[in-house]
Amino acid sequence: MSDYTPTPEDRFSFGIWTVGWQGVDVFGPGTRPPMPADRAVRKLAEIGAYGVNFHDNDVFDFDASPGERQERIGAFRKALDETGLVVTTATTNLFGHPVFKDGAFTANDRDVRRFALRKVMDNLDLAAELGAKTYVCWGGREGAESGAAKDVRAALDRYKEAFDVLGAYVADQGYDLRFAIEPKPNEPRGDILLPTIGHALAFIQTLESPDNVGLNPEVGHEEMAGLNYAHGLAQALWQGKLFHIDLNGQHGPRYDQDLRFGAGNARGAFWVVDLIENSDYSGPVHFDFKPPRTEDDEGVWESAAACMRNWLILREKVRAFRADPDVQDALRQAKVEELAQPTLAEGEDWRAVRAATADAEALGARRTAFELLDQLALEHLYGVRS
Ligand SMILES: [Mn+2]
Repeated sequence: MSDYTPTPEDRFSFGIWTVGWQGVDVFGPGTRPPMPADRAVRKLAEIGAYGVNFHDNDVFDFDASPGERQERIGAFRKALDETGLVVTTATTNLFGHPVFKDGAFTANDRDVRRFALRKVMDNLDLAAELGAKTYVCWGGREGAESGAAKDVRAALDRYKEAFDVLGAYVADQGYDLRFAIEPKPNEPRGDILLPTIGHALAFIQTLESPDNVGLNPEVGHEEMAGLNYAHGLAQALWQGKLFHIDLNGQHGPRYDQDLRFGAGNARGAFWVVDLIENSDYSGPVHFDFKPPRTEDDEGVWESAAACMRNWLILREKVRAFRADPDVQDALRQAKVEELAQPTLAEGEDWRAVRAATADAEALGARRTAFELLDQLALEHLYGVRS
């Protein structure tokens, strides 16, 4: 058995806010003390992470003075330099402060929207300075609880305007940064705009510079809506839009659980690792989870280390699955490769298809072998084949 030790080649990264979450929820205060960003960096390096992602206010408080801001950024940067951890990604907190209670880019109040754009531009400067290549945009407060309070079409106009303005800012500053939209169906708003991968993909096509905007899909956010995360990732890859991934665990449609990766829907996690390992995705293998409120500091690091360990365990299993001669035979029986063959032959058009005949009864009776194939996958996952 492998020892599942993370290496820099695995490109594992964590949000500073993940291990730093104090456990505050709607029913009670935090159960853990605050964690300065520089401590998070040092501990993540110790357990084998490669990189980090941060919100501006993970590093310094919303109301920090310029001096405090510089001091906190200095400590963060010192920890990065001393550990060699890379800032792969950055993002803006546009949800915590009461100013964002009705959203940021799509707040009805125009002054709030202008404030939000300034806050993002400030942190884009810091992101570029620290070497981030991806800038995540999660619009958790962009939405509504009621019908008449939000003109959704006007809100989408303003959402598009925000990405166009920020895209122009990044281009004018010469920053090597791409935006990644993170869809979520609900929570904290009753209904959030751009609720799924599909909504976000369609929205991106309306932007001035669609090439510079992609997706950061999260396991829990798609599964909260009952959707298949691996299928969503596959479509994002197919459209050249998988810029980043947020990995965690979720037990079906309920509140956003943010369990460690591999917990929750374990079968779904198997197919996610299989897809990413067999794709040209080149971003970080990023974890956006929350150590449960029950855990002390030791439990936080056990939970974080388990995200990476579960990825490596599942990677070993998907590799064994793909290498198994019985699986290869089942894949042939299931005609999986035949789907890559165009439906029309070279030089054919609709006329050839229209003129052809088929015995539908015979076609309907053909074997698929899909159950055989899926059972082999489950047996690899359950550990009875290797
Ligand atoms: Mn989440």
